Amino acid sequence: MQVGKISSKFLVSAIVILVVITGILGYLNYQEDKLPEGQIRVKAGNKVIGAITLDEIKKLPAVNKKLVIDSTTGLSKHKFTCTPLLEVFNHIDPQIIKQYKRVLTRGVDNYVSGVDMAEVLEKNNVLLVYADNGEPLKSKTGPQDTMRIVILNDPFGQRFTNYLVEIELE
Ligand SMILES: Nc1nc2c(c(=O)[nH]1)N[C@H]1C(S)=C(S)[C@@H](COP(=O)(O)O)O[C@H]1N2
Ligand SMILES: [Mo]
Repeated sequence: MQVGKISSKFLVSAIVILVVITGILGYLNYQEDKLPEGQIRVKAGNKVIGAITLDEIKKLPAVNKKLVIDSTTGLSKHKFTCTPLLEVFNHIDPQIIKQYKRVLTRGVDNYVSGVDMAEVLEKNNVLLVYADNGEPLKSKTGPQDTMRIVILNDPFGQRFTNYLVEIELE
C-alpha cells in the first residue's frame, strides 16, 4: 500500500512538472516568434530586405503634427513627433519607392493594415510617429519605446497601425 501511495504521488508530481515545463517552453517559443518593438523589419514577399531602429529614425527629418483622432475610445488630442514614412524608405533603400506599389504595416499584435505607395509619396500624409506631447510612445510588450503609423488624410484611426514592428512591400 505504502509503495502504491508513493508512486501515485510521484506520478502526480511528474505530471505537474511536465505541464509546467511545457507551459514555460511554449511561452518562450511564443515570445521568440514576436518581433521586438522599437525597430522595424522590412520585407519584400518572404525576404527580409532591410531594418531600421527607433534611434536611427530619430535622426531623420522630424515633423510635429497636432491631430485629433476619432477612434473607439472617442476623440483624442495629440501632438505627434514623426518622420514621413517616405524618409524611412529612402534611408533604407531609395529604390523601394520605385519597386513596390503596396505597403502593409504590421503591429506586434499582428494587426495588419496597408497604404498604397502613392499615398506614401504624398506630402504630409503617411507618417511614422514616435512621440506624443514630447513623450515616447509606450510599448505593448515591454519597457522599450514604440512607433505607430498615422495617416493624416484618414479621418478615423483604423489604418493607424500601432506598435509597428514590420513592413511588407508588394
Ligand atoms: N497594432 C494595432 N494597431 C491598431 C489597432 C489594433 O488593434 N492593433 N486598431 C486600429 C483601430 S480599429 C483603431 S480605431 C485605432 C485606435 O487607435 P488608438 O489605439 O490610438 O485609440 O488603432 C488602429 N491600429
Ligand atoms: Mo477602430
